[in-house]
Amino acid sequence: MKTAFVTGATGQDGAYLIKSLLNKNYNVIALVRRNSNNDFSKLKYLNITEQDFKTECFDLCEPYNITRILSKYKADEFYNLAAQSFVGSSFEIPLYTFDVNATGVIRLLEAIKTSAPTMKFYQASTSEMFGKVREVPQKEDTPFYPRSPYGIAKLAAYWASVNYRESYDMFICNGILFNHESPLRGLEFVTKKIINQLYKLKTGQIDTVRLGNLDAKRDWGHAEDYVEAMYLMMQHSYPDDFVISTGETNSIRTFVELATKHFDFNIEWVGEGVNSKGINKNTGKTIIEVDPKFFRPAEVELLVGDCTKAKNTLNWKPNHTLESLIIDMVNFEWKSDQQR
Ligand code: NAP
Ligand code: G4F
Repeated sequence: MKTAFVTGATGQDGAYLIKSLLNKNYNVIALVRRNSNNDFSKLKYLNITEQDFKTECFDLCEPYNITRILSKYKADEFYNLAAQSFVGSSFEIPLYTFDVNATGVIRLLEAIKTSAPTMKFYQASTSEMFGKVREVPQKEDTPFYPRSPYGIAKLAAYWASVNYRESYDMFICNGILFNHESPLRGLEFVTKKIINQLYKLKTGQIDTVRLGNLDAKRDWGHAEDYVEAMYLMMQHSYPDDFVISTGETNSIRTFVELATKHFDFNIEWVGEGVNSKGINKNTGKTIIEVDPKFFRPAEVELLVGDCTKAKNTLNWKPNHTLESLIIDMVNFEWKSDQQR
């Protein structure tokens, strides 16, 4: 039986990864920071209870807890999914974001180098590092150009991971994952926000959905597929870095159009830029408005990944389509409502 540490266990990817590892008969130790919610609701949604895994108190800002945990357990694999993961907030809290997402990773790597140098390490790197893209589509050797404090911090962690691998011969992988969503996505991210708010619109709880830049394009996959890629990277015969993506890109505007169909709204766009509005043709009412409050100081306009390397080397491919992802997310809203 293999043992794996998972940070970020209360988040979207942590929930799907823990479920997947438990299905593979792993002994899972979830490293969870203290907060006021004690919230394993995402795992609960996947029918995982706290009895299925062990938990340890852990924070990426704290230098000593990792040494304590490494001396208590001998593990085969360490998945570092924890982060201040919201790009928008990183402009408001850049130093904190750097401490958690970059320095926090070096804290981990330094402790692992000393106390568990043969344990495999997965770092949750991101397509956000490509930022103002230098090439379309983006692949492993595309130059990076981050556009946010989040992207800068993740890039520092990416290079730290490469550097520890090359300097100390450690098994360290960077998964360069493009956007991946699911019913368990945080409410602040645009796909979840759109679907949750369209649901509220449909059920008369709100009048309009207010969004930021409708023209940015993202390559959206399903988190359930992407955690399998993390696992496969860690089983590969040597440590390496992989782009994980679908190869399809769509604008936020297109995502809204696709999602509205599932709520029987018939959307028509009028106006440009900040004055752009989405009208429900069935009623003539404005249902989508642009609010500059959600614009970012610097935007990542276009992301689309080329995951040929992962397909050929790891035999990984996404199973979900954008449509099946949206259906999964929409069904969750109705189901959650029935349980309220
Ligand atoms: P998420 O749902 O926001 O989860 C983030 C997790 O990190 C939560 O469990 C959170 O704990 C934990 N965390 C935050 N700060 C921490 C700290 N200081 N110490 C310990 N734990 C802390 O994110 P996700 O979507 O699952 O993403 C997982 C990882 O992949 C992140 O590193 C993210 O940056 C990266 N990534 C995500 C995507 C994507 O599209 N989802 C794409 C590329 C890379 P609390 O519950 O206590 O807040
Ligand atoms: O959903 P988002 O907040 O995701 P973003 O910024 O792409 O970051 C996510 O994916 C990264 C991988 O590329 C991860 F590393 C990161 O941790 C996170 O999971 O925003 C997507 C796009 C942006 O261009 C944003 O400006 O949607 C645009 N947008 C338009 N209106 C909005 C909104 N984003 C949010 N969050 N809220 C809006 O109202």
